[in-house]
Amino acid sequence: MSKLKAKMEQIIPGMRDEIRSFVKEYGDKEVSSVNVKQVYGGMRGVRAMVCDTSNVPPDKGLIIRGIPLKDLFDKWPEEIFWLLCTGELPTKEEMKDLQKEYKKYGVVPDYVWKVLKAMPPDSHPMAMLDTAILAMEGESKFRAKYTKGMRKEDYWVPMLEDCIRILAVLPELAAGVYRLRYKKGKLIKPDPKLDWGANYVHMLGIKDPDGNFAKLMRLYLTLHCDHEGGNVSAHTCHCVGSALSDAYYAVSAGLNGLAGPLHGLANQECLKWVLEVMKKFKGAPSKEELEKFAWDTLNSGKVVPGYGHAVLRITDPRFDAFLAFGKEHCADDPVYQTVARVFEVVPGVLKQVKKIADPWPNVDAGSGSLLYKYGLTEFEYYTVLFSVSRTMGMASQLIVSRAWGEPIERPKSSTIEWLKEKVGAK
Ligand code: NMX
Ligand code: MLT
Repeated sequence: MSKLKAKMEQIIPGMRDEIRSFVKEYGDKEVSSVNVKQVYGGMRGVRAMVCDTSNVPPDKGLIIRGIPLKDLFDKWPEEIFWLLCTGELPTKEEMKDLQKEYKKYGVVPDYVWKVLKAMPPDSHPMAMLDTAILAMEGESKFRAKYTKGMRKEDYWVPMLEDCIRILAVLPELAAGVYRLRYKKGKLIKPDPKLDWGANYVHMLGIKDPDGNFAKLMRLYLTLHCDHEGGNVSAHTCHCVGSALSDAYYAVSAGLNGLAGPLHGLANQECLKWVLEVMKKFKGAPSKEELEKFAWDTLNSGKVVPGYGHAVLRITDPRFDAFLAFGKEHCADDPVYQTVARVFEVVPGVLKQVKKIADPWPNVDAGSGSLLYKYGLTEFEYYTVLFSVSRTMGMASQLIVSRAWGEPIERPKSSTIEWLKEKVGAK
C-alpha cells in the first residue's frame, strides 16, 4: 500500500467523526447570510461550502493547511500535494514514496496522443489538455468500482488512485501538448531520475543548463497548487465530483473553468499585455507611458490582466514570490523589468476606479515574464502550467470530499419574482 493511502487511512476516521459530531451539535447555527447584491454578484463572500485544504484570508493570501504560503516557497510540489491531502508535510521517505507512485503510474497511453493529433492544429493548449484528461476517463478505478457496487466509506480509495494516476501522467501530457501544438519535434519520454517538476521541464525540451528553469518550475507548481474552494476551477471540480463523476470528469471540468480569461487564462493575457506595451514603446516603457497604456486599456473596456481579485485585498503573496525570484535570477531582463514597473504604476491607476475592489497584482501578473525568460515564449500555453499545479488542489479536495462523504451539491436558485417578493419589492 502507498504511504499516502496508509496516512489517509489513519486520519479519515477522525475527520469523519469530527464533521459528524460538529454538524450534529451545531447544524442549525447560522454562519453566513445572503443579500440581493450577492445573489446578483457572483455570490461574493457567501460562505456556503467547505474546503480544508487551504484558506485565503483577504489580508493575508494563501494559507495551506494552516501554513502561510511564504513558509512553503522552498517546498517541492510533491510535498505540497501530500500536505494538501493530509494536513502535514511528508517525511523524506513519504515524499520518495509518492514520487515512486508517480513513476509507477506515469505513462501516457498511446491513444491519448492519437486523440490530440486528431484535433485541429490551432486548438488552444487548454482545450488539448482538458481533452487528453477526459480521453483517459475509461481508466477510472472509481467508475469501475462504483459500477460494480462500492460502499460509501470506500469512495475515497479509488478516488485517490485516479488522482494519483492523473497527477502522474500530467507533466508528460502537458509537455506533449506543448510539443505537438508548437511543432517542437518528437515527444520526450520522462526521465525516471527526475522529480515531478524537473521532469516536466525535461519533457518540454527547453534547455536548462544551470537548472534554474527546473527551480522556477518547482516554485511555479508549488505556488499555483490551490486557492481554497470557491474559485471557479476548484468549485467546478468540486461540484462535478459531488455527483460522483470520477476524477477524470471532475478535473477536466475544473480546468475548463481555469481556461477563462478572468481566471487562469489571465496569465497568458498578462504577458500579452506586457509585450504589447513594450512593442508600442520600443522596449521597457517609462512610468508615464505605462500609466497612459493602463488608462487606454481601461477606457477601451478591457480589464488590466493580472490585477484585481475576488477575495484578496493585498498584493498576492504568490506574485511577491515570483517578483523575488525574478529579482534574484533575471533582474536585467527587460520583460521582467517591465512587469516590476507595471507593479509600481498600475495599482495607482486602478485605485482611481471606484468600482475596482482590489487594485493589487494577483498570481498571474508576474509568472509569464519568468517563463518567457527561460525560453517558454508561447504564452497561449501558460494556463497549462497553471493547470498542472492546480490539479493538486482539485484532486486533494476531491479525495477529502469523498472521504467524509459529502453529498451532491445542489444550492437553491431563485427567480427575480421570488427575490422581489422576499425583500418586499412587489
Ligand atoms: N481591470 C479592469 N477592471 C477591473 C479589474 C481590472 N484588473 N479588476 C476588477 N475590475 C472591474 C470588474 O470588471 C468589475 O467591473 P463591472 O462591474 O463593470 O463588471 C468591477 O471592477 C468590480 O469588480 P471587483 O469586485 O473588483 O472584482 P471581481 O471580484 O468581480 O472580479 C477578477 C475579480 C479577478 C475577475 C477581476 O479583478 C479581473 O477581471 N481581473 C483581471 C483578470 C485577472 O487578472 N484574473 C486572474 C485572477 C486570478 N486567477 O488566476 O484566477
Ligand atoms: C486562483 O488561484 O484560483 C485565483 O487567484 C482565483 C481565485 O482565488 O478566485
